[in-house]
Amino acid sequence: MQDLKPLREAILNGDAKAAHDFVEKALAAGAEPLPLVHDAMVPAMDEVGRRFECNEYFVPELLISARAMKSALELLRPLLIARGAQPAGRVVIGTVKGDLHDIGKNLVAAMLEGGGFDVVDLGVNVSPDQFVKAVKEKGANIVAMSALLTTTMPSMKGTIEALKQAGVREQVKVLVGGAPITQKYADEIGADGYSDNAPGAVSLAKKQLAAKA
Ligand code: B12
Repeated sequence: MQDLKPLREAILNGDAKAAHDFVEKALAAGAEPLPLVHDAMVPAMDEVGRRFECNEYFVPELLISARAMKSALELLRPLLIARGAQPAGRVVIGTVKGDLHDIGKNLVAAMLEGGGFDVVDLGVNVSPDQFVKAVKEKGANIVAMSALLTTTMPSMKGTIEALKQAGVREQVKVLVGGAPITQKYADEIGADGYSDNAPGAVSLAKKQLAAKA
C-alpha cells in the first residue's frame, strides 16, 4: 500500500500542484481512486475543518486547502463515476437572487465536494424557480443557499415556499448560510439547518441526510 501521507500533507498545506501531481503519479502507477479519496483526501479535509474550528486555520487556509482538494478531485472524479462510487448525497447550491457574493458559497461547494457530495453549483443570482428546476432535474436531496446581503435574505424564504409549491420540499433538506444569516433566521423561514462556516456545512449536510435515512 502506497504511503498517502504526502497527499494528505499537500491538502492540509493547500498545495494544489503537489496534490494533483501525487494523484496523477499514483493513478499512473495503478492506484485505485477510492482509497486515495477516503484514506487521504477526505480525512485531510476533516482535519482542515477541525483546525478551522480550533482557530488554527482561517478562511485563507480553507480556500487553499479546498482548491488543492478540487484539483486532485478533478483527476479522480471521472474514474470514481466510472466505478459507480455512490456520492454522499446530491447538493444543489447557489447564491440567492439579487446577490452576487460567491466567495463563501464557492468555499462551501468545494468543502461539500471534498466531503464526498455530488455538487451542482448554480452560481450567483439564483431565483427560487431556478432552485426548484435544478432540484427536479438533478434529483437533489439537499438545497444549499447562500446570502450576503440583508436585502436578499428573503429570497431564501421565497425559495422554500417555491419548493413547497412545486411539491418537492419533502424531497430535500434545506441548508442556509452567509454572513447575515443566523440560526434564528433559519428557524423562522423553516430551513433544516444553518452553519456559519464551510466545514460546518459539510457536517450539517451529513447529519441531515443521516436523520432522513
Ligand atoms: C467581497 C465582498 C464583495 C465583492 C463580492 C465578490 C465575490 N465574488 O463574492 C463585491 C465587491 C462584488 C461586493 C459587492 C457588493 N457588496 Co459586498 N462584501 C464583500 C465582503 C468584503 C466580503 C464577503 C466575503 O466574501 N466574505 C468571505 C466569505 C468566506 O465569507 P461568507 O461569504 O460569510 O461565507 C462563509 C459563511 O458565511 C458560510 N456560508 C456562506 N454561504 C453558506 C451557505 C450555506 C448553505 C452554509 C451552511 C454556510 C455558508 O461559510 C462560508 C465560509 O466559512 C463583505 C464584508 C464582510 N466582511 O462580509 C461585503 C458585504 C457583504 N457587501 C456589502 C454590500 C452592501 C455590497 C454591495 C451592495 C455594494 C454596492 N453598493 O455595490 C454590492 C452588492 C452586489 C450584489 N448584488 O451582490 C455589505 C452588505 C451589507 C448588508 N447588510 O447587506 C457587506 C457586509 C459590506 C459592508 N460592511 O457594508 N461585495
